[in-house]
Amino acid sequence: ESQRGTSDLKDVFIVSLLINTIWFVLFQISRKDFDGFKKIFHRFLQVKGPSVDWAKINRPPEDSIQPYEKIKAKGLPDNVSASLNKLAVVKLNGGLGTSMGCKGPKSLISVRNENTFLDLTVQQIEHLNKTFNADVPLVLMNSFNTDDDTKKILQKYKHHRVNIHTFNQSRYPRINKESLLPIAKNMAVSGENAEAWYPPGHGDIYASFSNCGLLDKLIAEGKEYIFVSNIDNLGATVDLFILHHLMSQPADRRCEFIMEVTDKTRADVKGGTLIQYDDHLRLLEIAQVPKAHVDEFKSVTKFKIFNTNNLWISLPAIKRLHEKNAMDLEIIVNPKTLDGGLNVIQLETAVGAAIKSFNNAMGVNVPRSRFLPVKTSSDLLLVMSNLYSLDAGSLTMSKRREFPTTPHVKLGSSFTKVQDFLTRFESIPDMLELDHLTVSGDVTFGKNVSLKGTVIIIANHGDRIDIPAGAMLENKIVSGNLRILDH
Ligand SMILES: *[C@@H]1O[C@H](CO)[C@@H](O)[C@H](O)[C@H]1NC(C)=O
Ligand SMILES: *[C@@H]1O[C@H](CO)[C@@H](O)[C@H](O)[C@H]1NC(C)=O
Ligand SMILES: *[C@@H]1O[C@H](CO)[C@@H](O)[C@H](O)[C@H]1NC(C)=O
Ligand SMILES: CC(=O)N[C@H]1CO[C@H](CO)[C@@H](O)[C@@H]1O
Repeated sequence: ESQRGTSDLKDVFIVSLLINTIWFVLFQISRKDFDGFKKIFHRFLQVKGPSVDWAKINRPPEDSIQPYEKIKAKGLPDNVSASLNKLAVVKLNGGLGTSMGCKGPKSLISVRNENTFLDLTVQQIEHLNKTFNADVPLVLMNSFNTDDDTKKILQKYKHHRVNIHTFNQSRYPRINKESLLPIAKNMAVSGENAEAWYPPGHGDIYASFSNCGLLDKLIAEGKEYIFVSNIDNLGATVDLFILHHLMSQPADRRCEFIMEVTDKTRADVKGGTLIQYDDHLRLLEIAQVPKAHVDEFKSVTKFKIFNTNNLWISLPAIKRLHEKNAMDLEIIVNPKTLDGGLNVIQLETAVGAAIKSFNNAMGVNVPRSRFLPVKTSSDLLLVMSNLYSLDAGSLTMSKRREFPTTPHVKLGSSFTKVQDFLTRFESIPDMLELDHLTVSGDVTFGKNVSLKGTVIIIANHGDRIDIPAGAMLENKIVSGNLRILDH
């Protein structure tokens, strides 16, 4: 599909670059964003065929992905505070809450007792600093979509004892799928241009972090590593064992990059995985897999682990690689159809794809509890429930649950938007003994409902089911019509 004629391609490149240049100069996009875009666009035009040769993929060598237990067995740092002082925590905060029906940054959605993702993150860092008398700063990578709203909310932390830095990731123009020309009419991000720009994926962190000066600043303050994760992953807390592992490596074998991976289940078959390729660990994303091998990629037996996007990365190494321009992250071509029906593409990269460029990179196979993303209202129901307890901004599985796994929850489309979801539950049901919940159609839950085993509730079109307050459903299928009316 990405195969194009070469001469054809050169023309397209020259013409579009020319137009781009005029256009960028006219609209004064930041020089650095323009350089970044030019680079990725040029590489995109050069791409011929898939970025991996399937036959060259190997299983990673035994010691390149270590079990967490082995890392844990090495113990904690002698001086936890000294180790923490070399760390900064970076949260990827470029995304909007659109898929959960919310306006504004995703990190501002309330997930637990009125606390947003952002609140929980700040509480975690404050707790860490207080407990160990350390100085771990929090860094937010915002996008032009999230920066203004995030900063407004950060006001409330002005007097807290936590040091928060923010920077913007780049802003690139979406391009027309046919002409490969930008669709923006000017620099505005609203009105007719509302859909003309995009943040180019989290792989952009390396360039934007360096360009904004924060990389140099943190290095000057004695920071050696960043712990990067998605802000919607509530399991991504600072792990002192992994930190110790990094700090205790001999200088000549410094591990510059750790990717936390975890065992794949049938629910995560699309997640990126680690492979051995050209003598390096490499992240393989589903978008890079040739069509003929997609089923193989998804199999749980051949590719057993997937990337949680919890990453530990050496700051001096980022500086070295960025200055040498030595990180060529595979381009993810993300096609979109805009509201007006126009087909565009946006060129993106993933932060984990850089693993191949770092020295002594490794994976650590962590417990599933370090991967607790909230992508849907079904995820939200789990983290709001009594399956978890909240302590200093961290969620841990309740000791009162007897099974180590979380229930499978599938809420129908009437629950997709967080606002709708909230009005459908008078209170969050007791789910300690739940294995599986499917809800579909117009369903509401009264106060103090308890759900156990497998529960399926289906209201067909035109029907409505109100689960009465105090109801206990254990291994039940509820269907038909069940109304509770005030009189
Ligand atoms: C631990 O490290 C901190 C911060 O670097 C330092 O102030 C403290 O003296 C160290 N404690 C010990 C016991 O070495
Ligand atoms: C980041 O993006 C926001 C929104 O576009 C903008 O208002 C702000 O000035 C940007 N910050 C920097 C440092 O460029
Ligand atoms: C909630 O329901 C349970 C039974 O499912 C009952 O034992 C309990 O007393 C109820 N609690 C409240 C506060 O209504
Ligand atoms: C960087 C940062 O936030 N440091 C704070 C961590 O917590 C300690 C103790 O509360 C403060 O003294 C630091 O300023």
